[in-house]
Formats: sequence, C-alpha cells, structure tokens
Amino acid sequence: MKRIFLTGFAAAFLFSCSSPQRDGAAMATVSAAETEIQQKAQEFLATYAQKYQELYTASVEAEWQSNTKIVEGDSTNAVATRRANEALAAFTGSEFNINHTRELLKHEEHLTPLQKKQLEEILYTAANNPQTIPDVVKRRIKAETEQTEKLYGFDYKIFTQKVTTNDIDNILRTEKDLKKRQAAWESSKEVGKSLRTGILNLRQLRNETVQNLGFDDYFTYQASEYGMTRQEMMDLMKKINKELHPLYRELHTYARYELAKKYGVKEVPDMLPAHWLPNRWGQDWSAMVNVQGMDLDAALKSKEPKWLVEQAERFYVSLGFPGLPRSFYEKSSLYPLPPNAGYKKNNHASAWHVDLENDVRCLMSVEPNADWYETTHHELGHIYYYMTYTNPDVPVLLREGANRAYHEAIGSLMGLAAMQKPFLVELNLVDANAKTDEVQTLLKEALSYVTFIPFATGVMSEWEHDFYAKNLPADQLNKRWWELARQYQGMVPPTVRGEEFTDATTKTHINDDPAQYYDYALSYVILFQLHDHISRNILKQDPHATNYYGSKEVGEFLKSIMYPGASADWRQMLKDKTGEELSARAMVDYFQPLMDYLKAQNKGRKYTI
Ligand code: X8Z
Ligand code: ZN
Repeated sequence: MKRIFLTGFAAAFLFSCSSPQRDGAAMATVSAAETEIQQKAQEFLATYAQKYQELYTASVEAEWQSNTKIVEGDSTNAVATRRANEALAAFTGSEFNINHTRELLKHEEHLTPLQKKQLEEILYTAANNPQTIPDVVKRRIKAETEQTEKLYGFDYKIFTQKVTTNDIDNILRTEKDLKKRQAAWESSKEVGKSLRTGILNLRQLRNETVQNLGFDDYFTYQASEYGMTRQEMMDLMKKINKELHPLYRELHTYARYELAKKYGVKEVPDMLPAHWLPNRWGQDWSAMVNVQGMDLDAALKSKEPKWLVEQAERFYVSLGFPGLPRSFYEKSSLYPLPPNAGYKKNNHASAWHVDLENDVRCLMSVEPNADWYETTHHELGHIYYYMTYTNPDVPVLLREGANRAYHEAIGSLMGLAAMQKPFLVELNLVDANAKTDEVQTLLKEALSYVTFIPFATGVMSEWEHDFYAKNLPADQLNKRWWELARQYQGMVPPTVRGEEFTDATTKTHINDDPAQYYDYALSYVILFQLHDHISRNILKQDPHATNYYGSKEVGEFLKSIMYPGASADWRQMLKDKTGEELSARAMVDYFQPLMDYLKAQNKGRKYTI
C-alpha cells in the first residue's frame, strides 16, 4: 500500500466573515470580495500547509521506525510514534482549523478551484482526528500502533519451525503435499487470534472519530474521498464483480479440476479448499500455471534481490522518468532481515512519501521471484507518482493520487507490462526464440488479475462494509468472512474455522489500511483502461504482447496523469486520457480470448458457482 497518515493548527489566524455585497456597483464589489477571500484563503492555506508538512514528516518518520524495527518488549518506537501521531492529530483536527476551513468554504464561489480542493482536503483529514473528542483520537492512535506491532511482530511457526511470510508463500506456491500445504496455510492464520480484540476496539474508535464530523461510519468516510457514498461504492463493486463473473466462474471450475489432479484427489470438491491455492487468501492464483519458455521464477532465481529493484527503476527511467534519488537506496528497507537480526519488520510491501518532498522510501522484503518482481514495479509506481506530483504546481496538501485507486494503478500497470513476453525478451529473461503458448500466458494473467476481483470487490469490501457500517456482531467475524469467501470466491477453509480465529485480520490491510481495499479492485479496472489505451493508441501493439521499454511517449502519457496529483478531477482525467468513463470493459475485453479455451477445458465439468 501506499502510506498516507491522516491525521491540525493553532495559529492566530483571524478570519472575518463578511458576506459579499449584493448592492450597487456589483461587479467591482464582487471582485473585491473575491480578492479578499482568496487572499485570506491563501494565507490560511500557506500557514496550515507549512505546519502540516512539518508534523506529517515527523509522524511518517516515526511510523517508519515502528514498521522497520519491531523489537519485542521495547516500546521506544511505539511511544515516539504515538507522540508524533498525536501532535499531527491535534493540529489537523483542531477546532480552530475546522472552523476556519468551514468559514472559508462558505464562500466557495469566490475561491479558486485549487483553494477549494485544499480546504476540502483539510476537512477530510480533520474528520479522522477531531479534537472535539481528543481522547477518542488518542486512544485510536494508541490502538493502531499496538495492532501494527502485534501483526508484524508475530512469530510464524510451522509446527515448531520458525518461518517468515515469504517462506509460507513459497510453500503455498510450490508444495504438492496437501498436509504440508495445510500446515503452512494454518500457520499463516494464527496471527489472527491475537488481533481480534484490537480490531474490535479499532472499529469502535474509527467509527466514533469520523462520526463526530458527521460521517455515518468509517467505511462511509473512506468512500467519501472518491466523492461517493457508501452505497454507491458497494454498487460499483457489485457491478465490477458481475462483469467479471463469467470469466471467474470458468477459472474456478478449471482450478478445482486441475488442482484435484495435481494433488491426487479423486473427488473434485465443489468449493476450492483455501489451502489448495497458491496464496494465503486465494487472491492470486497465477503460480498455478507455469508457461513453458516463460518461467520467470527460474529466470530470476540466480539474480540478486537488488537486481529486481534496480531493474524496475531502469524500466521507469527508460520511459523518461528520472533515476531514484540516492536517499531512496540509503533510507529504504528493501530486503528481508537476517534471521538473527533480533527484531522484525513489516512484511508487506509499501511505499512512503516521508516529507511530501524528495524523501521517498520503500519497505519491502524482496526475494528473487516473479511475485517480488511484480511487486517492485508496483511499489516504484507509488514512488514515481510521489516524485512526479512533487512539483511547484501541486500544493503540498494535494500531493496524492487523482484518487487512491490511481495511485495503486500506475505501479500495477507497470507490473503487468513488465511481465509481457516482448519486454521479458528485451531483458533476456525469456529466450527470443522460445515458443510460448499465448493462451497459457493469458490464463496465467487471468489467474492473477481476474481471481483478485471477487476477493477485493466481495470478500474484503463487503466484510469491511459490514464490520464498520453494519456493526457486524463480534461473535460473527469469522463466520461472515468465510460466508463471503464461499459466496464470492467459491472457497472454503480446510477445517471449520470458529470464532477463536479472526481470519480477516491476517490480511494486513484490515488492520492498517482500513475500509479501502476496493481501491485495488478499482485500480485493476483503471489499469486495464490505461493499458488498452497505451497499447492500441500509443504503441500500436497488441495489448497482450507489448513492450513499453524505452517509450518516451508512454512516459509522457503517464506523467500527464501523475503530474497534477489530487488537483485533478479523477473522473474527468479518465475521460480525457482514455475517452472512457470508469469501466471494466477493457479488462473484460483483454481476457475475452480465454473464454473459449476455458469453456472447452471445462466441458462436461460441474460448475458450482
Ligand atoms: O498491498 C498491495 C501492494 C502494496 S500497496 C503490494 N497490493 C494488494 C495486496 O497485496 O493485497 C497490491 C495488489 C493487492
Ligand atoms: Zn500499492
């Protein structure tokens, strides 16, 4: 995920609220009022932004420490993080800032669009930290820090053997023995037991904070950043899922039969057992298929992890983006810790814009395999987005994506492009003469991108929706999780998972990126729209076999999307850039050639979703 820490100001800025005059010399009066309001807004924004940037930087720096050095029994980082986050919250949520912003927004017709956007951003941020209820905000900050420490400080074990999440992922990708698979899968879910009380507490605190400024619940709050209601967001999720369902249904049928064969199980189950799939949550099944001549895991095995990061950088540079600042390599945490480090770090990939200027960092645990190859491209997408909107035209407060999904889409788009054959040939990761099967290649892609949709639109989004907006009862957390997994993914756990487990919380985002997982579903939709446009209209290549490498025109196109950050209107942007509204059309079209193949493979097989 990209990291945004939302969380106030007490400068003696006095705002006199004079309403525009409606008499006599109308024109002159209005424009004078306009100038006055704009000037006041500008002063307020400048003072706010300066303090904001200072406190934000301190908070992110502290969070960085907390996420890269988790020492059991040592609360130094946690205490420092709590303090820094409290200071940022006290400023962004201060009554003074809220009231002044509201006052200024009363005159929105006199404000410039950029001012209006910044003021709205201030209010949005304030809602997460209202100082009308400082104790609630403080308790939430404390609970968040504790939850992060529990999640990433957890000791994963398979029987008595200590393992990392990378180890578990490797087992799930390659192991054929179902008993070993189940043991690895179950070990990955143990952490959930210790996160249950924390997530219930966080629900209450997150809801309570945003309700203070008038949002129904935390899910509604997060959806509002898109200019959408909770219901609109859920309707959009349903729509996307429905459009991809025919394809998912084929993949589901295919996977049940193929995996049963692979594991030597005679009776094909109606629902996919979770431990059969090559991913802890069943969100990405691509490791199921090995395309002959395109074995990226094998090609990357002998590379140093560093090569993967530098290669991703070379790709961006080839499009005309600058090289990464030296500080990126000095300050990032890119590789797994040695087992004897004596401390732990966050095991999920993220990208950080530490000071909203040039201090950009990644937190990863890169190993030389296809998954991390894709992820390095994803994370550098965030980094290049940060670097591109850090420019004099984008005020500090709008240094964000056109929306959150755009931020996720850029890097995933580059990840997709970096996996296509002509590009891999250019990198010598695939032999130019290798005959590769296009259908298998497309199948492998579908097992990554399409299988993700029911997980993101359905399981994750509905669970968080019910959790935050419907007050999902505490004794039904796991029940609901698995109901949704069955309904959307057609997936069941290997054994009954009672309420002693809290399997949802094993997904890191549930804890530290709450009520926003639909960002990723939307990002996939957007990325296929962008890819479709780039391949057809810029590169004039088949979208299934592109090579973006070295195309400055593609770079210019991407930069034009990234440059304005959140000062742009995201819907308008999509229309201007692709000629289309947000739509799964491009994604469905991309995978259409696979339907015939899958239908033929699945002929005579029983469909169960
Ligand atoms: O969390 C991520 C990125 C970090 S922004 C690695 N992703 C989602 C996930 O892993 O669940 C990328 C796609 C989905
Ligand atoms: Zn991301």
